[in-house]
Amino acid sequence: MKKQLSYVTRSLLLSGVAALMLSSCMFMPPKEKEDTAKTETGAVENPPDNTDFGNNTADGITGGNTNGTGGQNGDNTSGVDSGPAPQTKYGFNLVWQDEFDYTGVPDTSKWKYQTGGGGWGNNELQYYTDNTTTADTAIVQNDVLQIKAYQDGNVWKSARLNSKNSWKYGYIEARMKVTDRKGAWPAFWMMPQNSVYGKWPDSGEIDIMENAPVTCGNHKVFSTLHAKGHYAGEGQSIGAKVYDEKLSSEWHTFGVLWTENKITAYYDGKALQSYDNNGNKDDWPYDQDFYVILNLAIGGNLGGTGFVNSLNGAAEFLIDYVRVYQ
Ligand SMILES: [Ca+2]
Repeated sequence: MKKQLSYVTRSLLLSGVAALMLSSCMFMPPKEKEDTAKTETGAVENPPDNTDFGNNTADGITGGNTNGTGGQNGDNTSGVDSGPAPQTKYGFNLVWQDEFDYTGVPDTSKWKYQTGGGGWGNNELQYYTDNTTTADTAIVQNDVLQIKAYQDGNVWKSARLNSKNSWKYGYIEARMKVTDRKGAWPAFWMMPQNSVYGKWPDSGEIDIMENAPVTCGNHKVFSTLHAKGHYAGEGQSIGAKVYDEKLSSEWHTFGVLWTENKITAYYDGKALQSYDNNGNKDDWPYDQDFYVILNLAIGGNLGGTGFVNSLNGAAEFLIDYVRVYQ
């Protein structure tokens, strides 16, 4: 089933700049559980556990309640001050950054937008708007980039920012408050600038942080690598163990340390899991330039269309900074 879905989805893609894929989460829950999740509304379920949700354990649709925490009413940008960026990390030098220490639209020398709707390959609901001249769904204020999704009539509007620069190897980090609400799916990830090994997933995808409580569990984030040899439901997890009830109320750093030999995910400065280069391009297309993406999807196969009403018309994803070291 997984492979069949993945193949169909792949076949539908016309571009290597595809959306996060159907099963970008490192596993897909069994179908019956998925259906259960879609029909639950507001039920308080089992207390969240703290187990790894890897392999096929599929505990991702239990636990917690459907209410988000923080950020939807008033200002959730407090406590943002993280001080100046260190000039080196893990032996790499700071080469690019956006500290979002200005006000208005995101820096147009650093960011561009992917706009439009159509589901992005995952039945997502949002329509991404352009924020080049008007801060609508991507707003910089209080030292923070705020990606604000909101319901406008029958349409959900949101933003997807791509960095204009791209990089090969280094340490890539962002500090964020993650949405962590059922119905939303924020992500910080990277895609190849040029798909030299072919269309998705052959040229790779590096997911540094994804959060989709409906599919992958409350208060969890995951980090996954995709390539021809491991993608969608069989994506290579490098960060499956992050569980934190304060994903949305406190600032956290997410990063990947990427060398020619290995990619390691980091959470709050701690190494999670690594994936080694085995010398096979099907498994390691990660030797090209990749650009950074920040987006907030609403509903869809991972975000959970059945839970969108619980968002009450708005969701936000806050980013204090993005830094690249090489
Ligand atoms: Ca900042």
